[in-house]
Amino acid sequence: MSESTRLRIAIQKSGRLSKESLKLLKSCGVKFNINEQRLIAHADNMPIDLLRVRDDDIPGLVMDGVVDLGIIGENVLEEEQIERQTLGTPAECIKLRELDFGACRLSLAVPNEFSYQDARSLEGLRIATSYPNILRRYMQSKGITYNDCMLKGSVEVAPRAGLADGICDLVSTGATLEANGLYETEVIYESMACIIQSTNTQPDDKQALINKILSRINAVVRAKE
Ligand code: PRT
Ligand code: ZN
Repeated sequence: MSESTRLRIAIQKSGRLSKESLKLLKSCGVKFNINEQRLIAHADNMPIDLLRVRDDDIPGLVMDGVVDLGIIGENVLEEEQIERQTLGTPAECIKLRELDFGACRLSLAVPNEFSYQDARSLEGLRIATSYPNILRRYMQSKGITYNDCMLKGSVEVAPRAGLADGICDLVSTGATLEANGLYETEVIYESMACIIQSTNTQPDDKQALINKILSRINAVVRAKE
């Protein structure tokens, strides 16, 4: 296989999905030598290049066909898909399967002293989030108007800092909400890590390699069930 026909897989460089993503590929028999300083790692035993990037960049890289496969949280995929559909830019990709890590939920949460009945309690209030598109879709489906407070990080401190009345953020154990005097009121999206493929038509040998990787992933995930 020439350089251009090597399979490109994007994974998170450093974060909650990195270790598990690498582990999964290794357990599929792909051998990598990771140099922390390098964006790309070439597999030693298969025509595969690994791109290690920010998780937020992965859906776009796949949807634009820059890489062939990506491992990403469904929350980030969903957010990018809605964003691109709104902008009219390419938003298509194929979700090959959910994986068995990265479980979390995107939830609404409010300060402990907030008297919350249902989502309508947030009517006209300000909600801090890093997921404005998923939040907007949910609130629109309920017919609720609210104000955005877009934060890429530290969302959980927004109410205490007087920036917002409530938040919409990822939760896994709930410890972060508790530590910040907040309680979870509604789950608006449930997420796992997943593997996605670009909609590009692949040459036969590359598609055969994708099929091989996917069938190994299926076997690895099934063995753990
Ligand atoms: O640098 P880069 O942009 O690549 O990474 P990032 O900081 O944007 O993402 P990262 O590494 O924090 O998370 C990557 C993905 O892991 C997310 O998109 C989710 O799909 C998944 N994931 C699973 C989580 C969590 N669990 C999680 N608990 N992502 C974030 N959190 C955060 C949450 O935002 C909150 O601050 O953990 C805190 C809550 O955790 P608990 O356990 O206290 O409830
Ligand atoms: Zn990110």
